Amino acid sequence: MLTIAVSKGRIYEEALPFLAEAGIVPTDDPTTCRKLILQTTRPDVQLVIIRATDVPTFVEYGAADLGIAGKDVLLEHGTEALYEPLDLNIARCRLMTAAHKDAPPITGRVRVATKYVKTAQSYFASLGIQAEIIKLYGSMELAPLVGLADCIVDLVDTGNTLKANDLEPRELIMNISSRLVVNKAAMKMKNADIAQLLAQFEKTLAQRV
Ligand code: PRT
Ligand code: MG
Repeated sequence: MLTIAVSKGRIYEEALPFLAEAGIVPTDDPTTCRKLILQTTRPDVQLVIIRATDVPTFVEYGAADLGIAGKDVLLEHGTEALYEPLDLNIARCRLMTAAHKDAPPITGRVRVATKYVKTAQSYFASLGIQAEIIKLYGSMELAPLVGLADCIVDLVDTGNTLKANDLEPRELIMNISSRLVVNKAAMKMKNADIAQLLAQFEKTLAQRV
């Protein structure tokens, strides 16, 4: 049995075609059913539906053999304990700093609100900027508006969320896409099955270019 961890929402939607090309079609729809384990049209493959930020944890501990997670989540979690063999190039966006549209450029000390604490810490350190990082779990955009932080580090796609809150994107930290990650023990123990799946995903990717 192969267990694949995937989060509901945009990653799930964009992963479906990859899975379908590999003959893996979930027999339930996670948006309407409350099941956390989804059987598929392949009796040897099941999906576990979890929060995006939990995907690396499930795969690291072998609760799932494989997972699909955003590079943002993987960076923040740390990737030493996982194999990351494939960039699926889905759920793309940019990890950026953003600030109020009228705020001056950052100089000296800065207060940063984000859920990407480690990533933000090392980004500002790499620039030699002293940053005080304030961990939030959501609605980062609010922080500069109420004086909680000078800027935020968050994902940007269209930029509409920033704009709606009088913020603007500033510096690009990293382009983000979702990656296939594999448990290290599973890569050995289930190598034939995983290699086959990887090859199929690569084929689907190649057809897209
Ligand atoms: O939603 P939940 O709290 O359950 O978890 P999550 O937010 O981690 O999951 P989800 O499904 O929203 O995001 C999963 C992954 O999708 C992320 O880890 C990213 O790798 C990727 N992704 C791609 C995005 C976006 N694009 C994105 N635009 N994740 C979030 N956003 C959010 C962003 O945080 C901001 O609030 O969308 C807003 C910005 O969008 P624009 O279009 O207004 O710029
Ligand atoms: Mg979300």
